[in-house]
Amino acid sequence: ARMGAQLRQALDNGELRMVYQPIVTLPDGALTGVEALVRWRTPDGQSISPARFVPVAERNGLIVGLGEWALRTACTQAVRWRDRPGGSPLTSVNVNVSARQLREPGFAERVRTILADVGLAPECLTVEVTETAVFDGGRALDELRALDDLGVRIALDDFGTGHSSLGLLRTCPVDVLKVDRSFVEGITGTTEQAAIATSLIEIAKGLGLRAVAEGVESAAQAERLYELGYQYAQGFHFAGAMDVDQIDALLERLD
Ligand code: G
Ligand code: G
Ligand code: MN
Ligand code: NA
Repeated sequence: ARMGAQLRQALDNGELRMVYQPIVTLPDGALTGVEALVRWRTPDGQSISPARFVPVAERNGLIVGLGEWALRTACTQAVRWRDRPGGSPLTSVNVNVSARQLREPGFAERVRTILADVGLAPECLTVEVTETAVFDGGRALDELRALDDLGVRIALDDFGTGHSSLGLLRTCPVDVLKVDRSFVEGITGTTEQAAIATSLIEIAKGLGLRAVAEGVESAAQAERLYELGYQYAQGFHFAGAMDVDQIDALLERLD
């Protein structure tokens, strides 16, 4: 309960900020998109991970306001990058959306309003949802279909770790599979993870979806993923989450 109250204040007091992790193409590692990730630094200088506070915000409902702030912040930033004088290779900003947000009636409508307010094309926003969030119930699926109708892209996050993976691909509008890092970890060995990563890229290709390999931490993993047919990757080998100025600096080097 204490963290919930602190978080409410944090949102009001501007203690939250968004950082952006590059999503790159393989094999060149060129910047093509970013995933927006929320960060919380308390007034006493402590950093609290979203892995801890997002579940709290889901339980007390604050995730609805927090999520809307995150969407608006990331979409506003995407417009700034799009409008840079030097141009930008960023085709999409990805924003994580949790189960509770997705079940909130009118979610897709609020996303539409944000996009219209900031002037971002729906195709330039990708919402990342987990299989578990979608599997939760009909409401979530309705909102995803409405987002899909708008032209917003939909990514299944942590793919392969939730329930129901494969059936979901028939009922849920999906554009992108984000292959969970647990399958990337063992990719250079002759492990079960490698077999799964291989199967997942085949599924993505067969269904005409993009696949992004998450949690790529070494050159060897990146090479192997490329050999298997992965065209997109994300992970510490390329870059971790960065502040806006750091992404700006990357873009300036490309001008
Ligand atoms: O950035 P980090 O690895 O610490 O994120 C931990 C978890 O928090 C991840 O599962 C990520 O998807 C989630 N997360 C990060 N930012 C957001 C956000 O803006 N909204 C939601 N709902 N989840 C987020
Ligand atoms: O659940 P989701 O995929 O949204 O989580 C994103 C989080 O994964 C980011 O907050 C980031 O901190 C973390 N992450 C990103 N790249 C890597 C990586 O290469 N290795 C590990 N261990 N974590 C990563
Ligand atoms: Mn994600
Ligand atoms: Na993920």
